[in-house]
Amino acid sequence: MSNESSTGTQNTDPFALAGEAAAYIRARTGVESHDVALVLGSGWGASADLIGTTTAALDAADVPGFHAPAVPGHTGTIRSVLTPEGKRALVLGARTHFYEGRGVRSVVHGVRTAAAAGCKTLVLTNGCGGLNEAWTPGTPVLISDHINLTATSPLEGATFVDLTDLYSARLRALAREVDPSLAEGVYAQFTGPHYETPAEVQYAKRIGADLVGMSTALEAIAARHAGMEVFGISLVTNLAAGISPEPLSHGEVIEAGAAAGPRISALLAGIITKL
Ligand code: 8IG
Repeated sequence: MSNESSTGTQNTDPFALAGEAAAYIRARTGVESHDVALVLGSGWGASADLIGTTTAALDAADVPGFHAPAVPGHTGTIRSVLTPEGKRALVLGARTHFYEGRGVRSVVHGVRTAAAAGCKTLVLTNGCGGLNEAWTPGTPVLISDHINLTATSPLEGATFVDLTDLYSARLRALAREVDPSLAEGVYAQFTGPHYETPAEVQYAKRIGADLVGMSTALEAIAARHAGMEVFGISLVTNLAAGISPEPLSHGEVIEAGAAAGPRISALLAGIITKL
């Protein structure tokens, strides 16, 4: 049985669909090949504004295989940005989350499209819950590794991909050149859309997680399979359930993102400059 929902894409080869999307992007942006792709998660919406000049902006819903975003605070725009160094960045303003029920192929379609559009580097950003009390809301944390708790994979069939050093040590070192104070941690992807119970957060802690979220791991796997070098960075927008006595709210997430805006924008721009 396929785990894809009946969106009409389940019988299409996912790589062929990504190729179609990349062809559309090439045609509409006039950019033959992009170098780096960025996926903007919760709180990161405006953070790519400093990386260069936007030369084209597409509505994601018009690009083959993409869907309008489901989350308020996420924008469904795909932009082509020219950096001061002359690099072409493809900025995906929103992602499809696993909890939307469109299937894993839809979750990683943006990543596969970026690979088909020529991108050799992928920057994955997200908003997440933090397990370390020292990471107050608004703290950016480098992702050093992940734990995939979705019980699924974006890869199908006998596709055995090595995930050792999935999150490039080279790119993490570059990020620390920009900001030596950056901490790093292990990101656990839960399915969502509910946040964790305090017991689940303690479980995540015991198995080695520092960050809990609802994205990134499946995309990173698809990116490695596509041959891209992966960089992941989380914005801790809230302490995970039970770590703080306060209950979680989506409003808090939006607020922490807004407050951290200037710092993470400068950080992202600094990292892109060094790629
Ligand atoms: I923003 O605390 C954000 N996303 N799973 N847990 C999970 N996802 C999140 C959280 C969180 N905060």
